[in-house]
Amino acid sequence: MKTNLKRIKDDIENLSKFNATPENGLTRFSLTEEDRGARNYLKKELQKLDVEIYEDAAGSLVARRAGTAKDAPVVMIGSHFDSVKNGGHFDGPAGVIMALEILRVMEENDVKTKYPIEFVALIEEEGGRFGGGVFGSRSMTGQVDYQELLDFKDAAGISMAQAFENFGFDPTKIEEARRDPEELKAFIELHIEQGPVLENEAKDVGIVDFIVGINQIKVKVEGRADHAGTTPMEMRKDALSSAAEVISEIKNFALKAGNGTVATVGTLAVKPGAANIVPAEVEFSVDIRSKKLNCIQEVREQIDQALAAIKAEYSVDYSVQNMLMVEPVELSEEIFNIFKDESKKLGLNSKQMISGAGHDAMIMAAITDVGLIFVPSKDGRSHTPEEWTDYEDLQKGIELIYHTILKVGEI
Ligand code: HGY
Ligand code: MN
Ligand code: MN
Ligand code: MN
Repeated sequence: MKTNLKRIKDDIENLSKFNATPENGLTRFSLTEEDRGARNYLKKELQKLDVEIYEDAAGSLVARRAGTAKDAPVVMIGSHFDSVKNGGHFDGPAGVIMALEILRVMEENDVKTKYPIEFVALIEEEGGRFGGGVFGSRSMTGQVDYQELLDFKDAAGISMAQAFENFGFDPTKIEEARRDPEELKAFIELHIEQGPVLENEAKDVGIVDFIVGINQIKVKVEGRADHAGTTPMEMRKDALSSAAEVISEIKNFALKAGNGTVATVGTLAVKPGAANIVPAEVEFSVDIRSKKLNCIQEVREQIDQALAAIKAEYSVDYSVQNMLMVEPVELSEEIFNIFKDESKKLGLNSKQMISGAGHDAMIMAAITDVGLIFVPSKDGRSHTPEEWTDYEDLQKGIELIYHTILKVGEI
């Protein structure tokens, strides 16, 4: 069974055409014209195959290839097709085109599987437009309700519910995206590593056994706008200088928690945002990750204490909005072992890995057995225009998934 390297390359390059920032990496936010272009490309490719195509109530694209066993649970394969801002061409699409190429090869070789195979291109995994993220998979696991679509807004203040309507989806039906765990046999994802390990150790694939927990929050600090020239320092309620005291401490909270805990302040917005006005309001994100849930909780507690301290010291106010909370998760040992055996048979050298990046796989693990493999990232770079994976390396990962799902279909 041979996948087609040219098709793999063409798929990545064709998907990359649907990009809001061609001059600076790839930006494809959910429910935008770039999303529509990518979605339509995938539909066009899927329509060449004997599959049932539909979009679920969350807007993820699904294509189902019938199995021989009636009413058997599906083996779901895929990843997400949205991107971060000015990101790369492989983060997400590598796993989506894996699923597309496997469906093509199954059809070309008239492969019969007992279990139906489902291709999924999941929506809004990055949260690049609305925050939070892993939205398509959280909808499948019943973790999203209509209220979230009303609450989560993009930079222009458009709610997800409004964006759904503008795009042609009905936000009130979101809970219909929920999948019955009984109808799922496994969820198997291919993703780029987004780190340097596989390349440094000259390994073909990473087989993931564990994904870190993630807590993402949005913090708002509210002070008071004042004249920058006439307001004495001790009279100020400066939202930015007080928030900065918390932000500068966050790296130490992560270091103190240990166990590889990381914390990142990735966004910072200042209002009204003028050089001669004391900042009235600041909003910043904090992304906390650790393989130990208690370490995440420890960092959160320290952040809450630091916020209470600036409130007492500077009479500013603050609020914290929880955007995402996912606990650390072990992936299926059974699928892990099949990956290991199949990679040996294919002559691939593999490495057992923990994932510091979040993936839809960590969400789907709540309702089904999950497998996740990585393919090498050049120089370990990702979430940047320099993100790159050799097509030959991607092809090796796709072949491993193909042989693995045939085996998963036998258990
Ligand atoms: O944030 C992550 O780890 C993933 O890229 N969404
Ligand atoms: Mn990503
Ligand atoms: Mn990703
Ligand atoms: Mn290589």
